[in-house]
Amino acid sequence: VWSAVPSGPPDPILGVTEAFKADKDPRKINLGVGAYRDGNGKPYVLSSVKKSEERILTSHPEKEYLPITGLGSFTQNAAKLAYGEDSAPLKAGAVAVTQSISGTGALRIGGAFLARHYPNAKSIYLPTPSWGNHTPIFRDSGLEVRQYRYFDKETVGLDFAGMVADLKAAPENAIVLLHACAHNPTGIDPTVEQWKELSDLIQEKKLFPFFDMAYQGFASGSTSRDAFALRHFVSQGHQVALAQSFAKNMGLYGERCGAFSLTTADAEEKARVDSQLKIVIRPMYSNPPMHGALIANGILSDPALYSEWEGEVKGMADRIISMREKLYTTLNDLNTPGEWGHIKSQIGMFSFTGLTKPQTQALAEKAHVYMTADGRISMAGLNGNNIDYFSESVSKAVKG
Ligand code: PLP
Ligand code: TYF
Repeated sequence: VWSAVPSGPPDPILGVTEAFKADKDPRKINLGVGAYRDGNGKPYVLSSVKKSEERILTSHPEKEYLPITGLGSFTQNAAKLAYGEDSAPLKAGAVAVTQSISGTGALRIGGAFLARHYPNAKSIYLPTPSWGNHTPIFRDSGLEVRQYRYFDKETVGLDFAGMVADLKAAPENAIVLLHACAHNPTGIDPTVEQWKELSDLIQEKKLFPFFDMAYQGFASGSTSRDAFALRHFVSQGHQVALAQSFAKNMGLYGERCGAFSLTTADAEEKARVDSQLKIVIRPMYSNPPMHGALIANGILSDPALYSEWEGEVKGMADRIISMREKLYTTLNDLNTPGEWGHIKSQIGMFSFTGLTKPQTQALAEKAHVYMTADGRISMAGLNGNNIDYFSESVSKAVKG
């Protein structure tokens, strides 16, 4: 039956982990997938998460189905975390929100909902480059995927003029995907002033902003500072779509905990949108998993656990920043050709090193150092034990 099915390519990010696993060299380093590692290179379960989980095990032993849109207290708290306590649409009961299968599922629900109900254009504009899964998610949702310029190779910074020009040229009513903070893969975000300009432009052009917030807290170490762009847009009267993930900021990767929301005109409109979100979700997976949402909600609803969690997010962000500084210094100490300032100025989980595809291949083959072919490294994979070896390997690869 399947003789005509062609082999497909592996996921460019998760494929790196496969190559890493197959390597037997003890010096090997995996900087492919964006998953936090502690100072010893080990996966990290947050203490606030452990405590919340312990409470669940004693207080919530049953395994009933959740409603289609998930655990209501969790989705309300997730929306509060993103939009802020004082958000006007939240206070007005005008935010339609549903639990999702982490950030990926939130993007997919959003794509499907917009393809079905957004009355205008059916195209979505993504930054170049963007997270590799964005294109297939939105294409499979039934939207036409287009691009706007984002990364400037020359300056290793934001191509703000190119971004503005492409958004100006986009047809009225097109959807624009924006990384809310800690852009993946470049680690480069617009400044506050640039976000304000983007908000005005997107309003003027009647574009529809769709925020992907997979790293709230990871960019600056503060969840509210990282929500600036989203909150600014909402304060300026935009109606927005938002995909949230708790994979990174709570370390809940495999629990698949996230939320999708839309701000609407009022409570009556919200109720209609809610009813259609349910109709989108029900044939996909009926209702979401419970455990991760209970853990996240336990943290978001308890002031003591919440502040412990905030400290832990900041701790992860700070460790990454210290690795950026060390990498920058060591590359310079080794007289590595090139300007490496971007390692320090980029933010969030990743650094877009500027290493070329042949250099990344050489690093894998000769040094057992793995990263994605675009030269992106997950900074969290670096630690005090491997950063010298990594810096020396990069320096050698660049010197050729
Ligand atoms: N969006 C971006 C930009 C990401 O980097 C990721 C990956 O972590 C996601 C969304 C979704 O990830 P998850 O489905 O694990 O929450
Ligand atoms: O960019 C990353 O590394 C994360 C994790 O198919 C990820 O977003 C990567 C690939 C993928 C799912 C998650």
